[in-house]
Amino acid sequence: MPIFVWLLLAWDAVTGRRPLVRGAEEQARVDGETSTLALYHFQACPYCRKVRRDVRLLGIGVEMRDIKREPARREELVAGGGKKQVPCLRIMGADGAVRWLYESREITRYLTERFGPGGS
Ligand SMILES: N[C@@H](CCC(=O)N[C@@H](CS)C(=O)NCC(=O)O)C(=O)O
Repeated sequence: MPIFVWLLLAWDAVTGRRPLVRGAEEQARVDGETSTLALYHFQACPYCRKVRRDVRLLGIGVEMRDIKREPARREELVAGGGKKQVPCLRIMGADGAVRWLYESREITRYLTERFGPGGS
């Protein structure tokens, strides 16, 4: 990974706002819900970086699937979502139906509406 990416990641870690904090019961409920999500990304992608930061600030655990480190993940993404663009959020509904959400803004909007302060 290029040095500037390391610097940007370190900058985020040092200057970032504090993640949302929940009570243990609420966090356990949220963790159960986020276990059905996976983010396809790669480290140096600036759009992915922003979504990863938002995930951290929302205090949620989302499985990270790096398409550069794991080529099988890239294949999954293309087969399921239809294109190899990242970031992409894989969302599995309660009925098992899978939705592939592209576009960093849409992903952040979705996660914030669901898990942000006052979210559903
Ligand atoms: N508008 C998109 C841009 C995402 C984007 O350009 N991602 C790049 C990596 S930084 C990518 O996946 N390019 C490969 C492709 O589009 O096939 C967003 O905000 O998510």
